[in-house]
Amino acid sequence: MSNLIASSRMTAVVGTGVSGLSTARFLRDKNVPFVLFDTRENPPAQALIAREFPGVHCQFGVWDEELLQSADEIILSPGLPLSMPAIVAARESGVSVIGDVELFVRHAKAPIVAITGSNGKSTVTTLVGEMAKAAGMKVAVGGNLGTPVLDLLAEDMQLYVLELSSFQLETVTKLGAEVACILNVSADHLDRYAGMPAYHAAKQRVYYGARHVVVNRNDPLTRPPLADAVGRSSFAGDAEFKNMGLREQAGESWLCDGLTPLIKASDLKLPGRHNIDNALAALAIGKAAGIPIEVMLAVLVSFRGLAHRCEWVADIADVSYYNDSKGTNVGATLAAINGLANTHGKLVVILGGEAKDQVFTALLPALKSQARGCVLIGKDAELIAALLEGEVNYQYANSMVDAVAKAKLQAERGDTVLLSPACASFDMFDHYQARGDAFCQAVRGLQ
Ligand code: UMA
Ligand code: ADP
Repeated sequence: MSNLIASSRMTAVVGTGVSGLSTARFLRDKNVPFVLFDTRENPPAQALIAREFPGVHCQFGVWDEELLQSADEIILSPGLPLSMPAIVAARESGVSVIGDVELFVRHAKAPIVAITGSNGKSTVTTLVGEMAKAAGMKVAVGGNLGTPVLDLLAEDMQLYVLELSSFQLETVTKLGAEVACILNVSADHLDRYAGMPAYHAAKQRVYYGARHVVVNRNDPLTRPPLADAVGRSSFAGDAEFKNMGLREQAGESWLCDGLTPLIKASDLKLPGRHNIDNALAALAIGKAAGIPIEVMLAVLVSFRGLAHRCEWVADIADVSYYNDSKGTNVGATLAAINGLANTHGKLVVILGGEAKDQVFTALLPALKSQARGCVLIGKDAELIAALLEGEVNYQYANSMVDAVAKAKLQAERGDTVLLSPACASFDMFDHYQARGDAFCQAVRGLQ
């Protein structure tokens, strides 16, 4: 039996990525003894851990499961599923397994705005955070967006705005958000979930204990299975008499709060129809969080969107280049194609990467009507080629430079080259940002 089991109680921090290290720092500062676990023999942060946590016991590679089961509690990183046999065994032996978000909730004193969904989370979370800041609130913004939640904790904080992934929500039981929203649900991460019901169930956990929920009227999967005692409002790109929506008035589309026009869609700097939905969602969430409408509108007219999300890169020889590297699933890429299609000529779309067990069929009608051609990259390029065969022109490319060069040759004057891969990037790049940066660099190389 391990000495640690005999000598003291401890918390097990499982995973040593951004969330695991943030949890370790939090526990260290609270003088809670902990052990670090990682499935990898040499996790990327190994050297940093040796420097920052000297003397902390680490289990990298093969784990002593008896030690894991002796923990008071396990804090599991979002990149690791609850279905891992060692975690299942620990839970069966009575150990509580939570994530950093649940730990955060125990210590956060300010209200939480929690935002999830398959697509648009980062954009809407950032917008709501900017709106709260403009309203003079002391607000912390993070979660799946990048900054781990425990790093946001501060005594004088007035509001937390969190982007939460399905992975993070799996280990949440008592979120108790002031305002919680599922923006939309479409297929993603099916390499981790048994199917859509399991993925949907993880997303629904964002509503646990919420005081107000915001739903997407056009997406039934965003509705909570809750009693009506909870406040509820909605958004969608259609007209509705008392919620955020879109109305035609004198030939212009207006974002409206019920019957009240707020701002013309053409005044938004964000490109694409999907971003009108995101703006309406941010307005509905912000209103429920008590942010004044005029403050939110001032933010909306200046917000240009985040990098790697339908981001304009350059116009070269009358062809526009857009980086949508964050388009990592079919739903996102569909939104990008439809969003950019109406304002420009034909599209040349760069697609492919790691498919995450997705089915690409839903892309075909949009590609057939909007795309001049496609360039396919990455590990699962052939899955997309099988879909396009005989329907849409395509070429394979073996690097991003090659992909951009081929897209340039396919494009005609007035066209748009769009990188929106509908896949994860990990087969060729460290992350979606690196893929987007490689695209931008290759495009600049054309100049
Ligand atoms: N890993 C192992 N063994 C381990 C621990 C991790 O192989 O023992 C692997 C995981 O399988 C994964 C990678 O390491 O491939 C990172 O996993 P992690 O749980 O350590 O992740 P963190 O570095 O803590 O980052 C996480 C989120 N990542 C994931 O959920 C995979 C980050 O979201 C988030 O910004 C960060 O916490 C702070 O909250 C990234 C992400 O890709 C952007 N999220 C997915 C998405 O948006 O689709 C859900
Ligand atoms: P997330 O954080 O959920 O990945 P982002 O705001 O980072 O969402 O946007 C990622 C991509 O998803 C964008 O680049 C775009 O292709 C697509 N997208 C953004 N908003 C929406 C939406 N409301 N509906 C469908 N797709 C969207």
